[in-house]
Amino acid sequence: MTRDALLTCPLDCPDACRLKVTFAPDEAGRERLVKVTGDPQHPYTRGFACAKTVHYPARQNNPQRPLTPLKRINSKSDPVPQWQAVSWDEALDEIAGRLRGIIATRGAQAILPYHYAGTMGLMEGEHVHTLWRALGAAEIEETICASAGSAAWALGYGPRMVPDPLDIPQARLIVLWGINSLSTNTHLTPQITAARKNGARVVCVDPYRNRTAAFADTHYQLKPGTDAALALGIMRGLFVNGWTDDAYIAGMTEGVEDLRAEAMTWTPERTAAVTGLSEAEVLELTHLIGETRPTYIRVGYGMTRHEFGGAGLRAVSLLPALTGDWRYQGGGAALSSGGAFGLNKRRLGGAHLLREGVRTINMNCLADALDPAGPPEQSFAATVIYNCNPATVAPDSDRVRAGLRRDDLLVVVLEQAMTETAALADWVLPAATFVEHEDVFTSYGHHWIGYNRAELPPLGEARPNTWVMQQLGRRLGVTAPELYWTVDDLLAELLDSPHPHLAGITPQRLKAEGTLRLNLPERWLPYAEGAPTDTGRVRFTPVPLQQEPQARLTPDYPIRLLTPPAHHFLNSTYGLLDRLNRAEGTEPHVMVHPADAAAYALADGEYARLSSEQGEVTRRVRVTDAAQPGVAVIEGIWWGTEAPDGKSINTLTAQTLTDLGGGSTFHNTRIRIEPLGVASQQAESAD
Ligand SMILES: Nc1nc2c(c(=O)[nH]1)N[C@H]1C(S)=C(S)[C@@H](COP(=O)(O)OP(=O)(O)OC[C@H]3O[C@@H](n4cnc5c(=O)[nH]c(N)nc54)[C@H](O)[C@@H]3O)O[C@H]1N2
Ligand SMILES: Nc1nc2c(c(=O)[nH]1)N[C@H]1C(S)=C(S)[C@@H](COP(=O)(O)OP(=O)(O)OC[C@H]3O[C@@H](n4cnc5c(=O)[nH]c(N)nc54)[C@H](O)[C@@H]3O)O[C@H]1N2
Ligand SMILES: [Mo]
Repeated sequence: MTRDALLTCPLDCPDACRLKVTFAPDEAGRERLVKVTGDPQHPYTRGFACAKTVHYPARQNNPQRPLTPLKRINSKSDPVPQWQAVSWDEALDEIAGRLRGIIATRGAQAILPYHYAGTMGLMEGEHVHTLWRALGAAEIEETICASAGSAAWALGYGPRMVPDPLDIPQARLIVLWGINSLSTNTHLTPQITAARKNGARVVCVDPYRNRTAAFADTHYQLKPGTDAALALGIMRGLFVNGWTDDAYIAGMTEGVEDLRAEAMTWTPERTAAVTGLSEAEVLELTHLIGETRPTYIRVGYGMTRHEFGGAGLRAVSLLPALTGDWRYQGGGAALSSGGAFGLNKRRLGGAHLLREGVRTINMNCLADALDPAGPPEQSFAATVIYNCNPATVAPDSDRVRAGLRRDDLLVVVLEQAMTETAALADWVLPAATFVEHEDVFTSYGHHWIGYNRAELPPLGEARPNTWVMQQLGRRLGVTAPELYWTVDDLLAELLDSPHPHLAGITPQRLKAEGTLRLNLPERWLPYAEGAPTDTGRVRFTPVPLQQEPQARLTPDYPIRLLTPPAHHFLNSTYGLLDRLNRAEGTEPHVMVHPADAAAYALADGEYARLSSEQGEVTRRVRVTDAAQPGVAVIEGIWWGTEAPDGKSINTLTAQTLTDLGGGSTFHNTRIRIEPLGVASQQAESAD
């Protein structure tokens, strides 16, 4: 007998799908997760799950999944970890004892919690931080993904909101700018396709021909990091041709004169020279945006992952404030819908317990924070890592790994999989998955709140993150009541908000119905009447500028490397599944343009050495005109274990931060590529 249930997908993706999950008993009669598809009734999920999450059962039931607390019994410098399975009491007593000792001798700020969005659950992904705030531990700034974009958006518009995604079919021009949406926001595709059926044109602005560019009617293949130039060049055309909505500008914005002065310097000649597009392409895109209402611009975080990525995103996102697209259903720009939910987050994650002046680490700078050669008085004595896989995903990952290997650093990792981070832990604590714990979800791509029941008891000894934190908190004498909240307590607090979008949304209703749409007005036009900034207007100042990165290309490092997401992965979450690795080509490939292949003597299918100032990796070359000259691309954060040299691609990336929001700069990397010759043959025969 099988059983179906509806649950919200917990993964870090704008779609936050409502999934239909199926359970069936195994030989022992124990229910297992056997199938994942989409909820056919959900207006945005529309009955399908993505190419990766349909394989979640293989992850859930994986034979390598850690199912008991594991204590490391050999040194972390030994490449092959040896584990001893222990009871929860033994693990928790010992870890709590170590933390207590650290707090007594060095203070709680010598403990570094490290986390990101392995689960988007408000309980297991956010409220879980309460323990650390109650203890006064160091604080991690969650900057690895969205902080440059949110800071850039906030300058112009305040909180991030999006047009109703169900209005997109009304758009007549869709611009997919710095986002590979066919892979990374797949539930947008039915909306785009519907718009296309209604006559919309679809264009893509991206440095390489990804799936989305291939799907689009036109691909504008600009040089990386030149989005501000392109947007300013378009703005000039809007001003010159009278394609601006002057009533909107006068009533709802401020600073247009400063913006116009800068934009006027971006002639088509200058814009083309900087972006690498032809003048004809610049004029064509300007004309399209200038004369098509409504225009919907889906901006992605891709363009923010550069030194001046904040300015780039800001420039692009301000276009609809010149064209007045915010006044049309289906028009405007979309980065994140997160600002529309209006939940009461005052005590979420113990935010109210956060102490002023507490030591704060930008998560992109973990390599420095754990540096074995750093000053001893500043060194961390313990790190507790959950919902994140920094040995693979964080910049300068060889140095991150060296830091985690330090014998004087207690490393505790809560995980569902034996990741490369878990393999460097002193303790691995088995974590429950989304089918095994209760939680609440919002979304950054749509307007539904989701509630998940715990549908299965956790496999083995796995436990939700919050259970572990509560157990440690009890042992450490933490009395803050919020640490011990249940999901019911949290839900009551979150929904205790006067925000009109939450009117009628009660815990009882959410639990009964599972997914509820925010109570948005009939016509949802988030910035039609201005914006929730201090002045209530959309702000064009400070004017976004095009700037040259510090990491300029040089003869030593003549190639820019982009490392965007892969279609079949979700960051590193599915990296343990052979079937998904095979779907992505079995091992990571570096895409290089034929002109670069000729210039650097690289042959298709052979191995090459990629070097940056941070380190070196070996990757197999794919020669393709999907790349552009001078720009190489490696899709996907593969586990190093799948690469010929065992290294993460983040061996090459730097801790450099963005102009706004302290964000990551994964697409800013500059490298050189050299053929490996004999080494490549050795690697081939080892296959
Ligand atoms: N299949 C899949 N889906 C995912 C993920 C995944 O790993 N796999 N990850 C999830 C997460 S956490 C996130 S944050 C999102 C990210 O999803 P996206 O926003 O789609 O990914 P980005 O890395 O931001 O890169 C998007 C595009 O930006 C381009 N790009 C790089 N530099 C520039 C530039 O200077 N200008 C412009 N215009 N484009 C540039 C890249 O070539 C890439 O095609 O996807 C989520 N969804
Ligand atoms: N080179 C390069 N690097 C990148 C990027 C890039 O484009 N290029 N993208 C960056 C981006 S956008 C992001 S968002 C980050 C993502 O980096 P991470 O947030 O580390 O995301 P994942 O790699 O998916 O790893 C999440 C981990 O959390 C675990 N997990 C999931 N649910 C739970 C749970 O309930 N409890 C516990 N304890 N663990 C859980 C999963 O098993 C998984 O190992 O990577 C960044 N790194
Ligand atoms: Mo992300």
